Amino acid sequence: MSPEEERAQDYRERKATKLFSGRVDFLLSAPQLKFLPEPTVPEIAFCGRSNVGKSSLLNALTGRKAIARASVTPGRTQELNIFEVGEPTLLRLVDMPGYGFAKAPPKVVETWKKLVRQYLRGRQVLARNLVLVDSRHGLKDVDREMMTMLDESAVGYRVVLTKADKIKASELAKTVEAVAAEARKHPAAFPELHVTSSEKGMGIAALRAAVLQDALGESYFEKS
Ligand SMILES: Nc1nc2c(ncn2[C@@H]2O[C@H](COP(=O)(O)OP(=O)(O)OP(=O)(O)O)[C@@H](O)[C@H]2O)c(=O)[nH]1
Ligand SMILES: [Mg+2]
Repeated sequence: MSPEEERAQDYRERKATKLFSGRVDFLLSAPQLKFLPEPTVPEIAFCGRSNVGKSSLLNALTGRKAIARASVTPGRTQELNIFEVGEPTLLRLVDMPGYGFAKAPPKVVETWKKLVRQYLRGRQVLARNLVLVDSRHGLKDVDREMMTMLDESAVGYRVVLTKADKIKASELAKTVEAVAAEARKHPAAFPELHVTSSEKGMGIAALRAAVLQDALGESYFEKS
């Protein structure tokens, strides 16, 4: 990055951090699409395997400790949890149920699959998906399945590596390379990965700015 680009990025991150440090409220949990709020503002959805760190990332992005419940028991989130950002509300964050939880009964799996698929395909205000992938594990078949499903919907997605603090830098570099290579084969995936740690704050400010750009567009950053 040139010094000028760095300044611009710094400005975007500060602007995003300012918005996210303002009003963020839990709105509701939707077990079915009919419980979703009116589609009045853009939404950003957090997808990923059970236990990958979706709720923790949502907490980190909003700078709260526990606005989204980080679960001790994997596979706990079975509904679409909706959070509102801004006063008045400018965007919503959607914490999705985790997939690939081995112990979940087939009936539960079917129910959330249907819910997630309907949401991804039918939600007009869905601006961007974040597909979270554990840095230690890289892509699993359930992630590939999810990415393929997302390729078929009209919405682009960012691949976000989580828990980067849990592995050595050399291992991390290998995962980044492998996941990026696969992401390039998915038409709806952004080529650039986000490497994050909700625990240590790594990559969080940049992701915050990216999410805001996705939801509100360039014009948001142009206003003073
Ligand atoms: N070290 C470390 N641990 C993390 C990080 N992010 C999440 N965790 C831990 O991983 C576990 C799962 O995190 P959650 O945020 O609950 O994961 P989730 O994807 O929301 O899980 P489900 O809602 O069950 O699908 C928790 O014990 C977190 O504390 C991280 O960046 N670093
Ligand atoms: Mg969760």
